[in-house]
Amino acid sequence: MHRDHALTVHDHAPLAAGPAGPLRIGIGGPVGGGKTALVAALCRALGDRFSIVVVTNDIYTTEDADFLRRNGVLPDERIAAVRTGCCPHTAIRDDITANLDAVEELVARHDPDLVLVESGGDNLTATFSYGLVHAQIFVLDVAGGDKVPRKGGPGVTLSDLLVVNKIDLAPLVGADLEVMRRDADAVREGRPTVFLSLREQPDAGPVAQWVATQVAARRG
Ligand SMILES: Nc1nc2c(ncn2[C@@H]2O[C@H](COP(=O)(O)OP(=O)(O)O)[C@@H](O)[C@H]2O)c(=O)[nH]1
Ligand SMILES: [Mg+2]
Repeated sequence: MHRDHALTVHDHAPLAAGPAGPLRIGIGGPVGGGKTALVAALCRALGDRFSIVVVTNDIYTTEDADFLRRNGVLPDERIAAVRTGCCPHTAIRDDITANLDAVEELVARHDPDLVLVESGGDNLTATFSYGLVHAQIFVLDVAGGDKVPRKGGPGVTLSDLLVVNKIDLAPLVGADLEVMRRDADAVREGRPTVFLSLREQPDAGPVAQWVATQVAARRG
């Protein structure tokens, strides 16, 4: 384990603005970073405490929703798949109608505490509209190289929580986690960053803790 890299998660200001109803969290980041694995881990970690629904976004398939259903992290009817048919960021930022429809239908049916919206994998510029979510988590893959936080972009810089995932792979790909920590801290102006291995922490450890804090703050 690389526990020395697991940052303490500070309380985050309650997210007052944004859509009414339950807390909505967007999960974005490049393809393969572990977004779906994180959604599965959060459902397992928090499913007993909170009522959760999930919307996935894929370009042409329903791959991520199918994965979540296959793994039984939530009852099937709590998972909805949006097929964007276009650049993933368009559907979470520019024309969010399909996602809003999916969220509103799930909320009407299940009255959840928490809505997780997984973006289709995209590049470093992809962010969610705050008309769709209240907060966003951006997931980076250590195997993408330790240069990635330095490259910046709104996901790395402005996300409410940055997750640097797959730290178990750091020795294999020669990634220096200290460099990633330093570069992330330099651009994030105090916003939290968590170093994680979903392989070694299948309960998503500090990320689940952060999400639980946000849900509790919204419920008041
Ligand atoms: N070694 C390692 N593999 C991981 C970790 N988290 C996810 N993966 C694997 O990375 C691959 C991509 O994960 P996925 O959740 O589909 O990524 P997404 O495209 O961002 O949704 C899958 O094969 C996961 O099992 C991790 O912490 N360590
Ligand atoms: Mg995915």
